[in-house]
Amino acid sequence: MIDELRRLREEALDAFAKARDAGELERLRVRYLGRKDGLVSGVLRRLGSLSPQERPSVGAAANRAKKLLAEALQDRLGEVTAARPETERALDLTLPPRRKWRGSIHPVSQVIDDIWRIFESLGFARARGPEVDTEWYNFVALNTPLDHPAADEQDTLYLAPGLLLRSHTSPVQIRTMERYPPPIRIMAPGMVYRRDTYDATHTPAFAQIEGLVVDEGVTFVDFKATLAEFARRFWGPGTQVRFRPSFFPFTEPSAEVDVKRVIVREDGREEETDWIEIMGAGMVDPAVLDNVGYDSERYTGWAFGMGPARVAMLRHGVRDLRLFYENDMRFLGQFT
Ligand code: 2NL
Repeated sequence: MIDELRRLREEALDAFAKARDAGELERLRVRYLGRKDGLVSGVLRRLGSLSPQERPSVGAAANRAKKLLAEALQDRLGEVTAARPETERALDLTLPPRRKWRGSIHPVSQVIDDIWRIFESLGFARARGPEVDTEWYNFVALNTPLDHPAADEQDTLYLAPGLLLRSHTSPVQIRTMERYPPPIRIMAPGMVYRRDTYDATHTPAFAQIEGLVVDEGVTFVDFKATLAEFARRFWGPGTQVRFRPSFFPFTEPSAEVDVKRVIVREDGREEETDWIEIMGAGMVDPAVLDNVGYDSERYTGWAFGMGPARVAMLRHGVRDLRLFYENDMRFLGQFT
């Protein structure tokens, strides 16, 4: 067996010297030094057939051969790697550099910013409030009884009895009116939560932006004119605006607002879109004003709520709302 080991050692060293690349050396490593079927391991495995006197010296010789071959292999690997032509090395200095990673504003935040800037120029202030709120602020103060379908556990995410994740940004408006006397002109953007199935048009967490005006002498004309002005500044001067009767517990009368936009096609021709619903709105129900301690005989107001992700879908022709909320940089990186 000592002779066999000597032969294996010479044969392996010869093969290492002839190997020309890392792949060949790896195959040789498996052949001679492999744990399972390697030839040196094979010798070690047959130690049992030797007499107890022979065993230690042969075992030691086998381990010496193993160590020597491993070192020789490593040395040769260094040689073949260094000998490779420049372009084949692991470090390729001819590659172009990686492009610098640049962050950008999320497309939904871009819409919120654009909406905000228009209302800011009309004299609105920005308001915020907690995302965890009570049934009072989310429903009751907004003239929505707790047996109303919207307050159902099916639709609202409750954290504890009476405590929930806000299902709209309206509680921010209630809290602001409680703290400040009229006149009020505020925008409340933020995340809201509903127990919705996750699909192309629903996500359980989504952004909403709401506006509220309360003052003496505010009429339906202010309501319609301001929202029409907003729509024309946002989508362009040719935009038509339509108010359809609707219902919300916190406004009376209520409306859904649609826009018909003019789009300029690539060949320069102008084309009208279909009517698209962009927000819900209405005159603030006097009961809501009473609930925050405002004199509803003296003050009137109007309010609206819209979903900026829906607006971002229209703006960019995105068909699936979920794309905005999955943080895939291949998607989000396109909105710089
Ligand atoms: C929608 C509808 C709306 C409001 C939100 C509001 C707030 C107060 C009083 C009265 Cl404090 N109204 N907000 C009014 C009408 C509609 O949102 O479809 N949002 C996406």
